[in-house]
Amino acid sequence: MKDNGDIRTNGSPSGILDKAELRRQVDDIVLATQVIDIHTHLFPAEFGRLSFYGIDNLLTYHYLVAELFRSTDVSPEIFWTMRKSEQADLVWTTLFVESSPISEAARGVITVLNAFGLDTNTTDLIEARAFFQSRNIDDHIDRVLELARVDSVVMTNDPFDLDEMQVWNSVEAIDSRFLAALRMDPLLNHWPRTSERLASLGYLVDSHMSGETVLEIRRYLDKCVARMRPLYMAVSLPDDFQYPAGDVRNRIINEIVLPAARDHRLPFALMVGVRRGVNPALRAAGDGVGRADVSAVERLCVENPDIRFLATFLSRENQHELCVAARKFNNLMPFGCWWFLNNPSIVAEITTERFELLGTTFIPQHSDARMLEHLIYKWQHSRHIIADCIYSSYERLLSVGRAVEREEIIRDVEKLFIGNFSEWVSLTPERIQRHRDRPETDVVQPGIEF
Ligand code: FIX
Ligand code: ZN
Repeated sequence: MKDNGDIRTNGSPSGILDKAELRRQVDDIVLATQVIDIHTHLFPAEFGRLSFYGIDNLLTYHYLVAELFRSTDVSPEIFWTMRKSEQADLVWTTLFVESSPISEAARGVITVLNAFGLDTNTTDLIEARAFFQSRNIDDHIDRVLELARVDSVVMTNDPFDLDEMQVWNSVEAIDSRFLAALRMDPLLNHWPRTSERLASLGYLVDSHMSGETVLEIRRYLDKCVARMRPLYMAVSLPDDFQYPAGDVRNRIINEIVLPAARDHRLPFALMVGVRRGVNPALRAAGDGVGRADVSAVERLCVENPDIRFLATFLSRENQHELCVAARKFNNLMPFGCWWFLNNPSIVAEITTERFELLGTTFIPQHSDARMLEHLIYKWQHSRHIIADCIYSSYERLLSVGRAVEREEIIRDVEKLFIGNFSEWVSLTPERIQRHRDRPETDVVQPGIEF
């Protein structure tokens, strides 16, 4: 008879792991497994000035800018007149020299400096600036992805941003590790402004959605899909988002976005709960959070069983409801610990709850990286917490009589880091393999004029 008190089975022919060995294996596997980062704001080198990296960009990240104004007498109005390097110096002095950088965003900069062997106790940025300026962008991207063990990243591609579209229209090929996602915010959240932009491109649209407007928007989106080959469409939504509702956003969702999702077999990612411009003086740092209504997403799922939804909610209070909704709808995939949730204590709480309610059928994290080197700290920090959570799940399983083997851990972690997402967006093993083999670039379909 098996003695349930004796779990030290290490070395047994069955390959079952004891607790210490289990911990070691989980850490090894979670830290080593490559990940697809399903939501970032990164661009490859081909996108030139849309691609951000280096110490001045890292220090002027809007997470740190928000923290700066809690500790400085410099007003936002003055701050925005300063050069980026001056802003970065102010952030460094205020948050890293005159204070201990213990917030998650500040610790992240330390993790990045440390990864490159740079002095983390310095009082100035001379060494760090010289280091990042000396980097060749292509080598730097390679090194960052390697350090972060990121296989590929999904960008946030705004088809209504004329600067970005100019790049799409002019490049012949882009780095194949950068995958596209079609961002719908301008269409769904700022239609009057966006209608003017589309009209300026020659599309027969008007802000009242009359006449040919629906068909013309769709015609534009179809061209963007052909050109960018996105893996999914996405939108960020306010805390008061409702579905169904009688507003223009609902109309565009029903008449344009969902049919496009259906026809192109593209999942629709919903990022719900942001309150934009709570403090407008802080610009990108001035957005806030509000508790949203998860039942709006449930209704989208129930009415569109043939469409796959990805969902992340910004409010901590919505996380339990999202898990319960995902248990009801197998066309709903929870993902990531978004923005204000991306802190160790909350990531641990959310990830634990997801394991308990959903097993391994979710996507635990995305980085939301805006600067290339964010990948290093965001993934390093997240991996440690995910390892803790998955180890605790296996340990609890062990305590009731089911031991896990190394192969199972590898299978589970690969699902969480690559498999669940690639299956959701129909990213075939061949296409993933192509990314791994790293041909220099992915050819963009030519000949499509916007
Ligand atoms: O809407 C989004 O994709 C958000 O992630 C960003 O807009 C936000 O500013 C951010 O960087 C959060 O991490
Ligand atoms: Zn984002």
